[in-house]
Amino acid sequence: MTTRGQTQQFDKALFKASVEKHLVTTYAKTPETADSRSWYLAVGKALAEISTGSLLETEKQLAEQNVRSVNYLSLEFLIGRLTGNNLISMGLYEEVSAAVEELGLNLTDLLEEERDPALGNGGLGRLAACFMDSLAAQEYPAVGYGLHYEYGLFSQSFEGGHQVEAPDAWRGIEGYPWEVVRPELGQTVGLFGSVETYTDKAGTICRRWVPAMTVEGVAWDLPIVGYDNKSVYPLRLWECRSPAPFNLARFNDGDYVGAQYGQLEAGNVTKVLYPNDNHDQGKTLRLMQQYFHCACSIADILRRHFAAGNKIEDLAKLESIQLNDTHPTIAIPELMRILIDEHKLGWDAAWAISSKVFAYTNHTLLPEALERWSESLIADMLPRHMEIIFEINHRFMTLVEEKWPGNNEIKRKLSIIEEGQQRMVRMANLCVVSTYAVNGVAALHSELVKRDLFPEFNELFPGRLHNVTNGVTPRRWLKFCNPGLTELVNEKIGTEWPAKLDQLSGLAKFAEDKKFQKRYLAVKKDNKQRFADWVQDNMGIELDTNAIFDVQIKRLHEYKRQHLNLLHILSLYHRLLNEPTFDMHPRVFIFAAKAAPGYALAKDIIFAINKVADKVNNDPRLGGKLKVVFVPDYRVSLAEIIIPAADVSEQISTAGLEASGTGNMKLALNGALTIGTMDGANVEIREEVGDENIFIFGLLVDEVLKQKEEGHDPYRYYHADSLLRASLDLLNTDEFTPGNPGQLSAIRQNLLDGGDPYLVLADFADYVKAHEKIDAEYRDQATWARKTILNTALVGKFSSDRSIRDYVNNIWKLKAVSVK
Ligand code: Z2T
Repeated sequence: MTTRGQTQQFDKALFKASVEKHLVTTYAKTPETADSRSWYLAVGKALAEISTGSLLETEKQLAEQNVRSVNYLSLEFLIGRLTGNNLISMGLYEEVSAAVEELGLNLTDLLEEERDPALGNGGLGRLAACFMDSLAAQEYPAVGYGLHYEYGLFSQSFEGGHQVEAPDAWRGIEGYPWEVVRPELGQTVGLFGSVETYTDKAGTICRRWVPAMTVEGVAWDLPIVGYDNKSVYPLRLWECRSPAPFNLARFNDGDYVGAQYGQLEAGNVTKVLYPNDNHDQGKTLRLMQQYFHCACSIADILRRHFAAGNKIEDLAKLESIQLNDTHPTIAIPELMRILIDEHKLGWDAAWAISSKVFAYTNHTLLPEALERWSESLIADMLPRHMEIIFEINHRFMTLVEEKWPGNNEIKRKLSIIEEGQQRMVRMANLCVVSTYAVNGVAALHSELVKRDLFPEFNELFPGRLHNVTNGVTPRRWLKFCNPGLTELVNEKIGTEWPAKLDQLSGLAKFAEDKKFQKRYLAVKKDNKQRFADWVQDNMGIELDTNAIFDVQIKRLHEYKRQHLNLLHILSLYHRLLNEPTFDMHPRVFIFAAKAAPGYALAKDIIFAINKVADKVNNDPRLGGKLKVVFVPDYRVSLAEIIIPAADVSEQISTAGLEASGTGNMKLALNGALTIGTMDGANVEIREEVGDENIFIFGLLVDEVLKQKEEGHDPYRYYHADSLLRASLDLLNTDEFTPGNPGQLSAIRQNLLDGGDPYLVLADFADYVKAHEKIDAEYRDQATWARKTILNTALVGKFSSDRSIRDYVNNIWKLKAVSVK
């Protein structure tokens, strides 16, 4: 255990006293009457007390040193439970475990009492959380800015196999022990109204926004504890409160948000997280959330800047603002508005600052996820911002005219304003024009951003487009979630790897070592047992840990192709029953996924998998060879149990559509072998682990594009491949829905008559072949052991520490500051 960081200051008796004090005074329980939950809350509060002190001290030292910092603006931070993770970062895990034992408690049980703060949808939100962890671990000054949703991502259950959504009150009745409210940091945010012209004292004609109403922003800080150091950075979440109710009938969309949570309370802008991943719903309340988030965050950044004694002219020297996708884009016209209307800078002076402050990360190429807001909506809610956007576009169009004189087609294509029935503002275009750096999230994705999404922008602004390959924090995704493997790794290569993940390569020399192989496989087996116990307790399904645990855990989306996985399962079912010579090693197919509440086909796929699971899990003809488990309510804390137990990692998106993926990295790190397409970061995982240690299949990006261009004909595959035909046709029977044929046929319909937009049928045969290879190689346990060890050993590149260093060196230009 580490002796640096905060460990040496730990006083066990004092800590126990603090826990008991909080139990009584904060949660009104005596040690005799307290249940496990109250004890967890008291322990959380006692720890938060320590980290809040460090947070203030970090804030103070950074302000005194007046150093450059990054502000990470994101509508989502999917942080997961904090207690266990912060204990590891503080270096207090063992100490606190011992302390609570003396109170008659078990730390592992206490940690299970914490609800996941689910303030994000999936990859994008989880990435923001890993990045905050890595910024703090490496002491690159940073503030995370997000929203304090009252309800996080809905919790999921199944009724008759169908997804049912329920609100996620993550703070419970008592509040979340790790958060601290900062009333002194409150902000007032304007909305609606009009713009007026006036003449100032110097005789200059000026424009200013006169909002029709205001709402209040309340700051809540969560501590991001630096691993093995004394830095604690704030994740600052804004809660919207309204001084008086106002009529929001005009904002009631009558959809999920309205239906689930009732009439949105007046002014309650931060009531609920929008549950879409990779899809833009274009709702008015969502734009209001985005502006509220940006207005509070920009005002807070400027407050810090001035409090440290700086001039507005030095903003770009001291602050960088990273936009996590286009969701916080409205921060750009907001800063311009403040610089021009409030600080009285001319356009050029304001632009010189603003365009050197903002940088933008693109997370997807999917057209349905690229945000566009109608001009009239923006003009109504934020009239001054709309003027500024028009001015940015006007000047940009002049630039385009200079570069491509008289070319109206290029102007139409690049314009921030899309012409049409109703004019729309293209937020990605606004970002590329107004930032000093744009990046994709994996090498392949960044190439496609350059080649397909923004080719002309790349010509106009050479050097602006970058790649920063995503990463994951090894603290949560190995050290915390996989203590068995951690111990084994510590024994072989020492204990520095959680901060220097490249050191894992030191394990490679043990890949052929029989003794090490045995121990590595034993750890995997233990982790499979831990998960199997969870499934037994929570779902009543018995799993055999000798089976291959084959895992697909991610949001439910057609482009991620859970239905390709399902078709493969159906093919195995068909062969087990119809091919007398067919044999397979026992397999458990594990799914976990939430579908956006309005995404009908995604919900159909969940239903189908659940129905197939019901049947195969109880069909004696299959001899226990095939099990399917759809684990409900996928969330960070569930990923922490599933990932260490995985043998196979399904990363099977249509090539070109998964920008990066990050689950792929977590699974490989924990020794799962990837079956995947040449998409996103899979390409780089293959580069690192070598072609022998990954199962690649399917069409390449350019083959996908070509096939789409030439017209993909799903029936050609259907007629040519009898196994595919048999598998698809099972969906038209009542095999899995006894007495109700047709209940699963929407999926088959979509693939055959819907044109198979994600080329599931085109990749099916190659996918089946790759799975046969997995089956054969798993049976040879020495081969498998070598490959799984090499996966852990060779994925050090995918630490989010490395991603953050890439941002720091190529985009943010920060210096680390060690807090004393
Ligand atoms: C999201 O999770 C991702 C992209 C989005 O584009 C939106 C959301 Cl909510 C607007 C994911 C990508 O799908 C995934 O490939 C990537 O690994 C992740 O962001 C983090 O970059």
